[in-house]
Amino acid sequence: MLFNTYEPWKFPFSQNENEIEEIKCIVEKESNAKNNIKDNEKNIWGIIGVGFDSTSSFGTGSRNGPISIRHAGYSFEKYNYRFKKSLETIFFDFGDLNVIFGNLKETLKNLEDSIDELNQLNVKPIVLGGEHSISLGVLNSLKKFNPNKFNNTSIIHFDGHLDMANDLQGEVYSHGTVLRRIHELKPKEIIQIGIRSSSYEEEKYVSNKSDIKVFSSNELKIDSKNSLNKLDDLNKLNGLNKLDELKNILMNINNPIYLTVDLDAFDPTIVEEVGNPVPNGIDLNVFEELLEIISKKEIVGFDLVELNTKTLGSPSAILAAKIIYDFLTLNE
Ligand SMILES: [Mn+2]
Repeated sequence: MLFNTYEPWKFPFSQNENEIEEIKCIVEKESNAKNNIKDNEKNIWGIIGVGFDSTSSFGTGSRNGPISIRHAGYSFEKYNYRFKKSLETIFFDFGDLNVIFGNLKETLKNLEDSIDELNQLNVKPIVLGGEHSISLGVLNSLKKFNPNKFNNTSIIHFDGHLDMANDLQGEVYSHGTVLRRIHELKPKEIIQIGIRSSSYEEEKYVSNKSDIKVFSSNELKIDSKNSLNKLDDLNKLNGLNKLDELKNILMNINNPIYLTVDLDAFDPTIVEEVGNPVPNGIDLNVFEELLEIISKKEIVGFDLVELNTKTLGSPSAILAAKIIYDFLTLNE
């Protein structure tokens, strides 16, 4: 693998990388004992940091994301009080990718090669950004590894922005175009959650696509049911309110899921340190409820991007680490 760190800081509770063969044997034995029922197969996760931020157009600095997330992870205990579950998931932290600053194409190539290696090991990727453009490297690899499975995969995308521009200042590979490039890879569908910013062209692009669903952040306020009675009554007339509609959609997914979380989906009062903050984002309680639903599904990969901090232990870094920790707790 193309890593540039000899002894990187590891995410807390991660297994020793040298144990990977040993652990694979144990997992294999376990699944054989269950008569090879694929559904019962244990997940093995592999964390890779990708500290790349060269296409960032507003706030640069997400290159510090991986180390900040790992450091912040040490503030948690093994028992996850929120989900009433101990972190027993098998996962490794492989350190940081060798990124080429200023060259997204080469960086994506390196990332794709490394995810290829994880695929061979039957290890599922958790990628710590870095800017959002890096998701494409992961998905390129997943598509190459199993095209049919990829075409049957739902992309669940948390973000303040659609990221569906064809190009940003003429550049087609960028943090602002990444979901457009992913859509061109033809996954089963893309569900965009927390959206509140886009160009007119992007909005037009997604509006007539049957394989793209968009849930804006203001449609998903958890308190709207209680406080806005009139609006709620209106929603009831039209069927479910939007949050319930989204939960229903997620609960009924029976195909694989790839999860990509841009931290600017959250309100800036919760996560201030992102590359492109936008007011009026989603609430953490909404996210946790949705994550709990998603985590019961077959997840083929996960990336968390756009943490832009220079301060170890900042509130934004703690929240980013908490999402990785919650994801791992829930995804045994
Ligand atoms: Mn984004």
